[in-house]
Amino acid sequence: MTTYRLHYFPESGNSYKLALALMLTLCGQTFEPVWTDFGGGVTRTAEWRDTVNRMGEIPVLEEDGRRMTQTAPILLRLAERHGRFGGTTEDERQEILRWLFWDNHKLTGYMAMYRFQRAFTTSPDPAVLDFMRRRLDDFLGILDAHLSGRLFVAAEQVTVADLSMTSYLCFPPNESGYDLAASHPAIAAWLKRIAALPGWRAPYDLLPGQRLRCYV
Ligand SMILES: N[C@@H](CCC(=O)N[C@@H](CS)C(=O)NCC(=O)O)C(=O)O
Repeated sequence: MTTYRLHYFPESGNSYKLALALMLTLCGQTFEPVWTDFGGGVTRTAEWRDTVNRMGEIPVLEEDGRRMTQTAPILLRLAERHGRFGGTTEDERQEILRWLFWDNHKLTGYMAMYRFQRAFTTSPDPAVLDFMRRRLDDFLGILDAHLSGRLFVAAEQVTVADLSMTSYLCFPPNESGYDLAASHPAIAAWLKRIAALPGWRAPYDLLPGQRLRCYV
């Protein structure tokens, strides 16, 4: 049986992508959570970068001791290995890749920084927040339009693109400052469909441990 260890911190939506994919693909088989002191700057130390991840990022997933980083290729690997959420046709797999790239560059890329600055730092720069918010408004509008009239992002059924893209949108609205139920109905309905998957759990249920101080 494959063993998994996930280096994470609870507020990390990128970690949640992998925790959720592991829960759903392994049908409840657990992974070992390795809480990491991101707020204390551990991932910035030379020692952590030398021994855990040269890219200086969380999450890191160990699969039978092999360390892997970057959620998109890891999600694709889990889908392949466990035969779930990987799409069924070449066109679907192309769509999954298309949306995973978009997610990493646009949706997650901006939401992760915006939410972190907004909720977990003491004095965020209003001009920076305003810039990121305007970008996010555009991206969420694009996603809402895409999801109007379809159930999932990349295929007829759930794929790792959905798991990746819902991730940051599953955290409490006071952190992101977005009330998606009010502003983006198609996204809100899609989030409910994902939350209804057997085995689904909310981020802070899946990612335990000491939390960052939240200022909002
Ligand atoms: N593309 C990466 C993003 C990982 C990432 O940015 N993780 C955040 C925490 S959620 C981080 O470690 N950021 C540190 C930094 O940007 O310096 C992935 O998908 O794994």
